[in-house]
Amino acid sequence: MQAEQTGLTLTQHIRLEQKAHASATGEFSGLLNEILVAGKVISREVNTAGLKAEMVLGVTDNVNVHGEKVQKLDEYSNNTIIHLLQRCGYLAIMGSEENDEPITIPEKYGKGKYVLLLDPLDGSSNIDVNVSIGTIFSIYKKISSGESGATEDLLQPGNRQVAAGYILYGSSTVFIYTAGNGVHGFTFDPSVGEFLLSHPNIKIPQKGGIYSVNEGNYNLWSNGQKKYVEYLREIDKATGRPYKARYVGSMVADLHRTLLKGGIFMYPADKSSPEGKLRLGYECAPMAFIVEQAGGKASTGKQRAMDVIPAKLHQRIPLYIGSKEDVEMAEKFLAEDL
Ligand code: AHM
Ligand code: MG
Repeated sequence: MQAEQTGLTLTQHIRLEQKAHASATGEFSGLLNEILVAGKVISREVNTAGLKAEMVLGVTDNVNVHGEKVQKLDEYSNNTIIHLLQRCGYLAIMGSEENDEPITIPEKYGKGKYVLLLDPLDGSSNIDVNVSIGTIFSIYKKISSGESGATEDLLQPGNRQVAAGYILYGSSTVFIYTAGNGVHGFTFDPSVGEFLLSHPNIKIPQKGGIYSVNEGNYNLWSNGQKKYVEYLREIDKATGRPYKARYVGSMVADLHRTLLKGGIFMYPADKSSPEGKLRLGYECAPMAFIVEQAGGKASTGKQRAMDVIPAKLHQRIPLYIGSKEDVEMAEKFLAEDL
């Protein structure tokens, strides 16, 4: 890190990035700052969850659009982020993993030109056991003609994203974002209440040595998928095999490791989930934007993940993401499907 970047706060970084754009009005910086505040609030709740277990741990009586039981902390994070961002004045419409329908902005708060998609708390199965979880966000510009935004605004392909990022609530809380000019990471310093630049201009290795997949699904996979994982487990010093296996089960945590160390994270289609598990709009597309901006690759196995045009808000896709060479090798095995 250059000396002048020491102690650079996320707010300052966003402002400096935007200063480079002659047309910037400050709205985009404002929006990112509101997300940052939501992240601080959720981070506090996650970090103290065990102390208020009755209130914030465990499941609610609700089931979400995906048929999953909603965790109390999921619900809390969703409400926090929605209420905060509805009031910010920069958004026309929002979409969340936890809401079946698009989320409108009440008239009294005023509307803006941006559109937000989010997964308020990803990695639900890890909430109660103190394992890393995260918030994922994706920002687009409104394309519909009305002031209030419409579903079409939430169904834009990932290649139209203006910004994307995630907040990882891990052994420390980190905020990673891209606004199309590289990927930058900040670590929360609780003693000053600020995110400070810790990972400037992140670059993912072109080839890694780690694979990340839920191997419990092995018998549900296609032949190509099975063969690819078997290939990664073979011993061949020259190509760095066998790869190490790492799977947290929280996409944000698995992706953060992949971004910093390289390798591949995958959630393939399988016999019980023919479209894959992960959702395009608020899980796959933002992660794809981040990884591509870091020099990596994100694919459905057949095409660039960011080029998929969503047909519905909660659409799922198979995902292969990480180091360029590793994702290309996965695509090769999937195409052959022998
Ligand atoms: P969630 O949004 O309900 O938390 O589900 C998404 C999570 C990802 O974080 C993770 O990569 C994946 O589901 C794990 O799924 P599985 O338990 O099937 O391996
Ligand atoms: Mg999720």
